[in-house]
Amino acid sequence: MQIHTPYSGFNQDSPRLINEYLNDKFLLDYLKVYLPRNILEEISPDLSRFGKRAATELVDYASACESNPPQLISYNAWGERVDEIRVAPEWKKFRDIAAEEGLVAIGYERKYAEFSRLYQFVKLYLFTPSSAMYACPLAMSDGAARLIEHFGDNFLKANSFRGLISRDAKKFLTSGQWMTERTGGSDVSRSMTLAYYENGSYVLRGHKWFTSAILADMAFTLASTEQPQDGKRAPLSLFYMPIRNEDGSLNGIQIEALKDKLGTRALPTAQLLLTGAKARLVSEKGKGVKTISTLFNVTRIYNTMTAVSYMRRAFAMSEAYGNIRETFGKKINKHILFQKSLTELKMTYESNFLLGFFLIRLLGKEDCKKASQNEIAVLRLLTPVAKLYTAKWAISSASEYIEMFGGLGYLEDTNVPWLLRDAQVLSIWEGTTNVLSLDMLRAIEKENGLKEYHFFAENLLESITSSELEYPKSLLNRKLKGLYDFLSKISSSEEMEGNARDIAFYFAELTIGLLWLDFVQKNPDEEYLGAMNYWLRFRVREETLGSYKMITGNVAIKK
Ligand code: MFK
Repeated sequence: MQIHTPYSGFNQDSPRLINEYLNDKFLLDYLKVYLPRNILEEISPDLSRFGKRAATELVDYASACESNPPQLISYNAWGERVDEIRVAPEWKKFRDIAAEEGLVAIGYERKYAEFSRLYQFVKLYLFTPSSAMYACPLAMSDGAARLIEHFGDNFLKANSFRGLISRDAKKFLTSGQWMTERTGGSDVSRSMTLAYYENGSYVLRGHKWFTSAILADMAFTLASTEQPQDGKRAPLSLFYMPIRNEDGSLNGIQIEALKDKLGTRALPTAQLLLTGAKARLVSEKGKGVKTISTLFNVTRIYNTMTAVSYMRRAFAMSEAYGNIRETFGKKINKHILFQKSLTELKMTYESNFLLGFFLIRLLGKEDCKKASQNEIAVLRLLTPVAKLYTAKWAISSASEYIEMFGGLGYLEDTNVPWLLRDAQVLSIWEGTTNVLSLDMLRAIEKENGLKEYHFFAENLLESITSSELEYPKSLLNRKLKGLYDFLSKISSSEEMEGNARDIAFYFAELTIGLLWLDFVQKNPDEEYLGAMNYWLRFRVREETLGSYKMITGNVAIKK
């Protein structure tokens, strides 16, 4: 007898991406506005090819890495200590692909002068959400290359630098940035590692609590050259250290453990003991934190790019799903609330993109010594602001993305949950939201940030001459004034500190508003005008300023 099972005939198709360059209208339009046409024509074939690769082949590699996380083998069968980290073969493929695609190199070859960074970061942006966080070692390697360019001696320039920017997978080198110790992830000055000058060179002894990129070829790390006196630690210096000796053994490093993390599971994050690692002093003695900021200001921009790329992925996958999933008699993209959620994801990614890629354009100018003093100051101020702001939106977009997929989004083997787990780290590593808000204050105090930002904002507003944009322009003028009025009433450094986070968010929202104006003036598309108006109306809100008062008492409601 034949048994009829009435519900077994249906399987939901899975959504697929096709080409993350050609399908990203906003990205294409952005490049048309901000890249010279001849450059765009020259790089488009490479971006189209890579956009397809990122949507297909790389996603499969990322999936393989996620399901085969790194393992630490401390001892071999004979009891010998080996400290070996085994990773998925696809993780190694990412390294080769990164070299061959020039994901770091493009930024340093500077074939397209100040536009090289834009080209490089568009490739990184396509790569990152399909890379199982291989973007992390690349971020540190790029920051290391920049550090060497600025502070390296002839040895580092002739050796490590060339490897970091090589396109040859056999010569390509990567770097770690080891800053975190048990005493301080945020408060790095409490680091306890000591550098001993022995037989004409330094060796480091200490403990590093979180180190991404133990598989790298080198690391930049902090240590003090002086013993603590009366319980006080001496200021830190910056060191370069190779991770392995010429014979392949570890350079005075023991790998104690791999961290068991919420996300970034394919990325081996290790806890290390430095037992006498040979190192070279890179910074002036005691100027370690200042010097390594050249590196971490780059990794913070990578963090921003990563956050935006996740927002894009959340949108692109939700859109693809909306095209194939049916409920209540129609495709879900015909349901008005699905359309609204999708549009919000889209506007969120586009708006954050404007902020992130503005910084990337400034970085390109700074690299080529074409940035004005004002642009350098704005880049400094907005680097922590963009990092902290985009990270929060990446988390909420990744969460919304899971919801767009309903119950399937909650299943591990759909690969949807990665994005949320990985997004969560973006607001933590490279400085938490609060620590970066304080870094913004540092830029305000030390680099005249408020005056420089005001000059930038006024100039941008002055350049808006389109009559259609008269109202948004005047609205943003008022909101800019509102911020500066608010700032002028702050009377103590404690009050400034208490407001720092709100001010940082407001700076981000205001800047995105300004950047929308600039973009829409150059590309007056109805859709973008709508996105800009949405942003100005619902996101740039002065009433968010001043909430710090809640910790000192009641926050009055304004009439
Ligand atoms: C794919 C996405 C990207 C992936 C990359 C992920 C890699 C993950 C690996 C990591 O997470 S590595 C760990 C990252 N850790 C941090 O980012 C530390 C967060 N904490 C801070 O940023 C603290 O604010 C800081 C460590 C900087 C505090 O240190 P100090 O020594 O107490 O700060 P101080 O005394 O204010 O600054 C020392 C000097 O550095 C000053 O210069 P001067 O010596 O001239 O006075 C500061 O102005 C300068 N400085 C600090 N931050 C700066 C900076 N200069 C430029 N830019 C900055 N951001």
